[in-house]
Amino acid sequence: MPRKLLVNMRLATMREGTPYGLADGSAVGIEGDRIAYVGKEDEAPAGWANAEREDLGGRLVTPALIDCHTHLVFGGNRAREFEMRLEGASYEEIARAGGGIVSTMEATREASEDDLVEAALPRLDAMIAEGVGTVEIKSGYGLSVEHELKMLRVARRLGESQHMRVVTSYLAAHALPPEYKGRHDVYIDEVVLPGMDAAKAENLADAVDGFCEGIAFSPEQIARVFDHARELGLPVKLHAEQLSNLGGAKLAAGYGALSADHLEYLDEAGVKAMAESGTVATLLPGAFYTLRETQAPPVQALREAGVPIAVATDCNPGSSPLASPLLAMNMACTLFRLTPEEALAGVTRNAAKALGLSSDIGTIELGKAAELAVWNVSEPAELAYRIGFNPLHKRIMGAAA
Ligand code: DI6
Ligand code: FE
Repeated sequence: MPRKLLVNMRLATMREGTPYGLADGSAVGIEGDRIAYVGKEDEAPAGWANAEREDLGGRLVTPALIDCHTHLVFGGNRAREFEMRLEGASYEEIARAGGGIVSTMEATREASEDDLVEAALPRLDAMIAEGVGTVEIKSGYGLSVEHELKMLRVARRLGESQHMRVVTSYLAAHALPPEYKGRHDVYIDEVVLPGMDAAKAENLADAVDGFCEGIAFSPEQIARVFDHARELGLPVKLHAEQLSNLGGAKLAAGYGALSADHLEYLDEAGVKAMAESGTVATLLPGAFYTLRETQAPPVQALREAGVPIAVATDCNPGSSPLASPLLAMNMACTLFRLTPEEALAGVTRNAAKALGLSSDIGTIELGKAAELAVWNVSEPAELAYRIGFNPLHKRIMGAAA
């Protein structure tokens, strides 16, 4: 098994307890794809003496970043809709007029698997260039069994081609396709539930997601989707309280959801329910910014209740054409008043929690995956501080990298 001892670095382990987990020493031993030593260089067990050494020149090392909420796979783009919003149309008006998610659905249905891989790769590569080692990718622009499965296959292929962890979410309950106009429950019966069975059978879905909103699905409809996910043993998560408060986060918490996402309109009852179920609050400042939302999520209430907070890009062609987790961190600080440490925890430790992968990634600890980001900065707060500047030196993914 390849072994390597990384030396001479400033280590932000992101373990809970000390700020940024900064206290844990300055050497990391990697065996195969796992972390096998964390501590001082001169205290490493004798076995490491003859291992290959890599000097990181005193740079800051963090866990590789995790983008735990993206819609990275889609056809076309929505620059025209961006123009329409600047001319005065709202996101909801555009959606109700057949634009929005449905226009991306059309472009996504027309695209082949190869087309979708090719279109998504530059976005994924932009994330990798900022130190991302794990990305979550949702379906939700196919809106038929065939095209939802196609999107999930594309997501799996992206992970294989870029040698990284891709976690998939089945999001057929994202929008109603025009052929089911006014027939939400029929769409759920004929597409969402059978598609979920097929995705499960082909091992294409790691979780099930939905969009609970006036322009999408009601809490009762989402509950039907989640009941089915529970029968199949698939974890759930939800786009909740993004544009209005329908009690989606509370509903999701009742199903033990991994995360509830967006949350601008989250109320006290929702915060409490999330705290009780251990559901992560995934904040998506790119969508808040793009839609020029003015109500920020209740960050202080989430903090006080001890709800873990993750931060993600929500990379999608409509509400968040953002492929930069570093900019998402900056926005989370400036727009939502997260601290830089909370923002970094949001794309490492808590993002891992939001994906159910806490035992494997998100902090630098013995036994976890050796997936690290090495930065040309000395203070971890610098990662959230700059705008439009990428200080990544390199990613390290296992001893062979
Ligand atoms: N909320 C969002 O912000 C994205 N999906 C969702 O449920 C938007 C997706 C899009 O506009 O294409
Ligand atoms: Fe989203």
